[in-house]
Amino acid sequence: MLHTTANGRQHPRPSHLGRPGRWLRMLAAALLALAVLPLAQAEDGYELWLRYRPLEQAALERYRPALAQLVLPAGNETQRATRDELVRGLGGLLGQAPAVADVPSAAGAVLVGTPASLPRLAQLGLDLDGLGEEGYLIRSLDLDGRAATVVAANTDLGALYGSFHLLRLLQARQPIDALDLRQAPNVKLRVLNHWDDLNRHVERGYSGQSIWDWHRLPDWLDPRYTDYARANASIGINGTVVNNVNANAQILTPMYLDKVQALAGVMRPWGIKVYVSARFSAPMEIGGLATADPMDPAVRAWWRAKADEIYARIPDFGGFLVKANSEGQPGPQDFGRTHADGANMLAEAVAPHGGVVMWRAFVYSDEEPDDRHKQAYTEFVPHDGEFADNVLVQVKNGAIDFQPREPFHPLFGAMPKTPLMMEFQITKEYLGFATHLVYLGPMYEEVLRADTHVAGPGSTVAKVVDGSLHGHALSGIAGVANIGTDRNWSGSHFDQANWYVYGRMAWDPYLDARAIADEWLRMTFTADEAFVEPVLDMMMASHQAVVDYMTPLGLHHLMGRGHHYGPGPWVEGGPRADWTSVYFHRATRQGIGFDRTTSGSDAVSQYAPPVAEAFNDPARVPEEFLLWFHHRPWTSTVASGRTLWDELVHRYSRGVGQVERMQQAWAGLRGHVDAERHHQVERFLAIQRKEAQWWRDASVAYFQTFSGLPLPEGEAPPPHSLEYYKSLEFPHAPGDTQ
Ligand code: GCV
Repeated sequence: MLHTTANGRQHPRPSHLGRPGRWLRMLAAALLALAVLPLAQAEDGYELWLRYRPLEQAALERYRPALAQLVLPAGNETQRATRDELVRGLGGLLGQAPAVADVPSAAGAVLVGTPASLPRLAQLGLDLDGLGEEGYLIRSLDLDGRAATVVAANTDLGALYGSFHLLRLLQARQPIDALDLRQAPNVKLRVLNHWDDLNRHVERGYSGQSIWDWHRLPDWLDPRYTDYARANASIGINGTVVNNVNANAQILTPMYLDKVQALAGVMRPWGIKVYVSARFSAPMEIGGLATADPMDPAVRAWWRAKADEIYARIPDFGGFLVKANSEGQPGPQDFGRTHADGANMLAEAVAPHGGVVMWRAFVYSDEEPDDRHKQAYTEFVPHDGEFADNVLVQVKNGAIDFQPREPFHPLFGAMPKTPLMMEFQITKEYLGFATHLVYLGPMYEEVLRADTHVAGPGSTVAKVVDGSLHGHALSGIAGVANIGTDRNWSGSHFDQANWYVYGRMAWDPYLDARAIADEWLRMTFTADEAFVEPVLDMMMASHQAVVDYMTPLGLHHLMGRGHHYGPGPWVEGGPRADWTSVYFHRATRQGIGFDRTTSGSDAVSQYAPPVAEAFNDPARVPEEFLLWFHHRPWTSTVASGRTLWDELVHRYSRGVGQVERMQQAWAGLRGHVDAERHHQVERFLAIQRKEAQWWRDASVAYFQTFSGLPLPEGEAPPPHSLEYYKSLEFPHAPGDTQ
């Protein structure tokens, strides 16, 4: 009963539209759907996972009777956003828009709202306790003898989140006849960090320019802002920091606050609070003060007045994100003060308005000779307990800097009196930019599930982050956005999955990366099992692949200088040792790896004893972190029975081989997915294949100069000399700092 178009999508046959009444309903639905559909219709990725294309006939037959009528209020912006999304979503998926009514009057009614917004819901005696301000329940029930579905919450925002969940069930073809779901987020602040400059350059951005069109704001509100808010709300993201942590103080001037205010107005109906990155020296740069010392009364007064000014414009402003005394940014240490002094000054300014300060722990100093891995812990742990109640310390997932794979940051669990926010990078600065297909779900999962052991076994990073381990009501996760002006938002179709999985895991850090990829694929591409299964396997293997061809066995920070594009294991010299590769890999004629054991830099001792003992022991350290923690002889034996040198080469080649398998799998899926997206993914995989080979060859050529050992049998020698790889330059690689 379905026909398949040239591009592989399935549509109901026209014969299904036989009866005149049905025709009219279909027409009305189409018109309604058109009124709320985004402009894009081409399969260029603009619609993300909210494509809402018609389901196949079997699903239509199941769902249509159950979703015939929408009963929901439309008295405020969030309620209208909810209604429009359901009309758009159900209209698109079911090929007919449901009737919208004030009271349920037909079988298949869907009641959406709160007891306050929808009186009929109040009569049902639903148990909404424990759902908080953002949770919801979805339940199938009998209403006056007719089957109905309720999406109920304590707030309009909860009802909006529940509506997106209902749509997701349909997109994933889940049964909806006996629903009994309750959901509330585990983490309070689920935030995107945009490293977007005011000139629209995006630091470490690989998907075009900043979506914030600062010059035309506040008068021109690009419709993209609304679609951005919709997409974020659909996965539970409830905050956005609009400017780079390497902040420009101008964002705090009235001219820019007008623009931020306009953005906040677009985000508000979708439950998204706006935050800004604050430059610590702003009182001097735009306030005319002689100092930014956090203990100076005039400085404190300046920040209080600035906060009052912001909240007068944006009553639900989220607060400030701050990068201080890190990589040249100003901070309290410039005035002899501590991170806690600086954070608390800002916290005092926003506290009367309910705002928070997210203070980053990504700090390391070129005046400090100690292992960079140790510096954040060393600087922050002594201040545990000193931070104000509305301060969160934001910690990158690992101690170096978003490397392809890092052990969890030792700060997690080490500051029990302070809410610690997780900072993940969604943009792939060190993972092949936007052209490499790397699904980050397994990486996020690995970190969140890592056991810190700080309060006995089971003290996972997820429990630190959601506040449950140390009893914090305030909790948060930040993701450095991969969003830009590219039509597909993220620079590639598969990078959308990284935005998606970030949001889903921010809502619930205990979710499963594979299950999230599965739902994303069905929503974004197709529910065709012949497509979903192989692509799921590709996605799940992709993180290990990039680790293998870039930084196997715990190697890290080996990329090109500055732009971070491509291999640069030979990088040395320059302004600081810990911006070079040789600092991190420490290769010699005898061996390779950074000795962070108790007899080396002793970074291991920053972890709880059971973790420290395992990391300290070359026989017990997880092999993926072997060279992260140990300097090992080239000829030592690893678990596979190979020598370290042979294993290293094997892993480089294994990574390239995995990309080849991804190419083959994808080539076989032509026809299961639209030609437009298939083509781009295919071409990008070819780029990835080429660059994976480049990483492998350049790295092998370089490290062989230390090991002096022959390549294992069957391994092809690099086609170029080491000098060739070293000579490559990329002066215009995207995303570099400005
Ligand atoms: C925003 C890395 C990146 C920088 C980034 C920094 C940070 O060093 O290369 O571009 O600056 O991390 O997280 O602050």
